[in-house]
Amino acid sequence: MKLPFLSILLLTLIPISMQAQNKANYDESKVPALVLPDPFVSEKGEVIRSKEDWEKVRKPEIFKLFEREVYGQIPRDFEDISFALAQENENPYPDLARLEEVDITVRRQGQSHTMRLNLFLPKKKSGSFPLILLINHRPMDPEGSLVDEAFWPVPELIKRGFATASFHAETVSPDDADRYQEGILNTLYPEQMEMADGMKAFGAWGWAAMRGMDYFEQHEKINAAKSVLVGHSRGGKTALWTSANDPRWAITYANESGCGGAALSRRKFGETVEIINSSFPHWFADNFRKYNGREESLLIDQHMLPGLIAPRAVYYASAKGDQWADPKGEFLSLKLGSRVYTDIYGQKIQFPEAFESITSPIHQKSVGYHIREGEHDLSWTDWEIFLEFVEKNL
Ligand code: GTR
Repeated sequence: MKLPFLSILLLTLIPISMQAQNKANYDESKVPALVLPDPFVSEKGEVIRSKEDWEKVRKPEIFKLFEREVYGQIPRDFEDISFALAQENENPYPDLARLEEVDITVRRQGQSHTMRLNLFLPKKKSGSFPLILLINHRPMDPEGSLVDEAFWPVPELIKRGFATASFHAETVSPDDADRYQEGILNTLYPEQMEMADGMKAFGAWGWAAMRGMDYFEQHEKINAAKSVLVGHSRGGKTALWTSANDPRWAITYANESGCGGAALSRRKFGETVEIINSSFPHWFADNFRKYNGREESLLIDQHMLPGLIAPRAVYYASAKGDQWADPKGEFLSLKLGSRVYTDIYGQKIQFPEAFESITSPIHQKSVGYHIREGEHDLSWTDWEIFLEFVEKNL
């Protein structure tokens, strides 16, 4: 068939992401039969049952695989970190909260980088507060507003007695394939750009969350042992990898994090490894591209990620209208991943047999999940259901 000129023109104008979405599979009957790597068999073929063998042998093996083949390193070395209060008064909630806008400066090998952290502290209560940090991957508001309440409900969190903070991902690594190096990669860790397992934007955002934690730990008004890390979508993928690297987070919440986050790669439902690596070449380590169209050759899958966070609490959420992120794959990977909590750490966790039978949030000890109506977003409904879990688990 010959396409008329106008159709050809229109086709070339359809954004790449839409073309990718059209190429994706949404038919459950076309999902390959799942043969997943076993979290409880070591590389030497030993069966792992005890906490000791898990923590000394298998967990480090799985961590290394995710680090080398998927996300890349989060470098830990630097010479010096300092915190400077840049602003204290521009506060949209003067009756409720105090705002600290903090410049965090890190020095390494004669170079330095400064990132900005925005922290709201409850005004009406005394004592030290549990903390919720949101990885904010959305661009900074050109008008200068710090808070988009639909995404980051600061007044509600403050009223419930939390301190809450956020940083803009772009202050450490812009979310742009051509410019992601214009942050800590150029300033502090240039050698990472030469490595096939070097960090890219996700590693840089995770590094920034860890520097935020460095600030919370020395803050007299914050109870850092009760810290919650939250990310939506690309921020959710980052939150999971950050918490796998940094045990200081008591609860980790990945909202609708989909491919390369919660969802099982081998299901190839919605976004796939190949699609994500082509659309966002600046997110994962270069090595991850080896698995474009070859998910089966990965020695891990995403159900092995919660085990890197266990026994600390982990929470996933999906939306029914967000098929791109594969809600069923998100649920299954958490259900399978929760076996580290039960089989290794002895928690009592019960997930429903079938994804299709879920009618209400699954809030278990240390592991939680919900799925709601509606589209891809971090909404107040998500926050409200998640906060019930937090209040039970913190
Ligand atoms: C999409 C991307 C997803 C997800 C999402 C988001 O375009 O394909 O992996 O991360 O963006 O961050 O909202």
